[in-house]
Amino acid sequence: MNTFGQLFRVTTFGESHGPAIGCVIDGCPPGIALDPEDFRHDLGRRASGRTRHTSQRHEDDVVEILSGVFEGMSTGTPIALLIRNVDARSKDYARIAGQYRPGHADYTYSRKYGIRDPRGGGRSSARETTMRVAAGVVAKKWLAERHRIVVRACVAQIGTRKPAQMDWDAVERNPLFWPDANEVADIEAMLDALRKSGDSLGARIDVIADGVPAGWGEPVYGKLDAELAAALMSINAVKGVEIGAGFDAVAQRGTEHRDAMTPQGFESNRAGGILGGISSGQRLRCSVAFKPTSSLRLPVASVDVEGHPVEVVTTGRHDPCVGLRAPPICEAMVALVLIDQALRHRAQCGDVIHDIPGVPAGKE
Ligand code: EPS
Repeated sequence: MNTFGQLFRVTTFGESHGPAIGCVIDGCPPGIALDPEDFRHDLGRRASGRTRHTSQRHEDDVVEILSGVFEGMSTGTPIALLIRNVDARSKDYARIAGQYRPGHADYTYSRKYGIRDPRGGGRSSARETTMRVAAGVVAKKWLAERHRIVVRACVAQIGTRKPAQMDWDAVERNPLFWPDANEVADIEAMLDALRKSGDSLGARIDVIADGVPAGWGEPVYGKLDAELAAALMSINAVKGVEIGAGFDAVAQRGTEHRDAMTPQGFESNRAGGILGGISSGQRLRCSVAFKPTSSLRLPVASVDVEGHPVEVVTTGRHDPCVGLRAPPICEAMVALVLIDQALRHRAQCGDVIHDIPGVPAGKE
């Protein structure tokens, strides 16, 4: 399945070392101003090779808009976006083409399809996430223009290291999306040591959406939190998703977990902005666990495609902490869920009129 969403439907295609990657967005509302330049910022935030801490593959990530836009406006017809791959180095994969990298999708793709494109991980490469971010740009624009919704993400943990403070203003001022400006140099030193060691680390990404109105989400099987979890879990290397208090809820008492309500607003947000699968009007809060990347130059036992034991050593260009490039991808997936749920809400409940008073968002 390469298609995501019900009314705002995104289909991505392409492999890491194929001629191009792309997506088709079907069901996009008409009247959104769209220009290839709109994609540059978020694609640049996600791209590899922008710092020494990510893979040194340098892709331009220039978007061509092939359809669905006339005189700078979306027309409501399918929007096709294309990005050409310009810096693939397939020879890096010649030696491991017949081997399975432990922790990678090599083995399972082979078992499923009986054939696989080993160049750069083929379809299982992080390269695919480029088109999620491109589609997310369109979703973010509509959400901001129609509903003043802002989706943001940061790196909230690398390995065991957590920031001493959560300053959202600091996040976009450093290439590590780290929320404590005072610690960036320290984190960079940690990443330098990691890269030299040849090993990798996992990361936690926090994603928030502000301005989501109360009422979005389709119980029972289209719950907003269920769709967010599925969307975030579909990103390469993700091993866990939490909404609000997440797994901390296990150890909390009901008296502690519930978010008290007053006419002035909610007094806390352990629910993460979702009650009964429907947005409450509070800040939406998700947290995403990225595993440490598996393409390592440090040797590991594995088997080759004929079942013989081998020692795998992965050379070439790889991310020592793939989570470092994940904030824009997480933002995009949250934005894609939100626009789809917004359109579904409009379709079913667009003419519902009531005078039930809202509770202000209150504490985050
Ligand atoms: C990746 C390895 C590199 C990265 C790639 C993810 O690719 P290659 O081995 O082909 O040089 O550059 O990510 C991207 C190109 C991208 O745009 O995200 C890996 O090992 O995960």
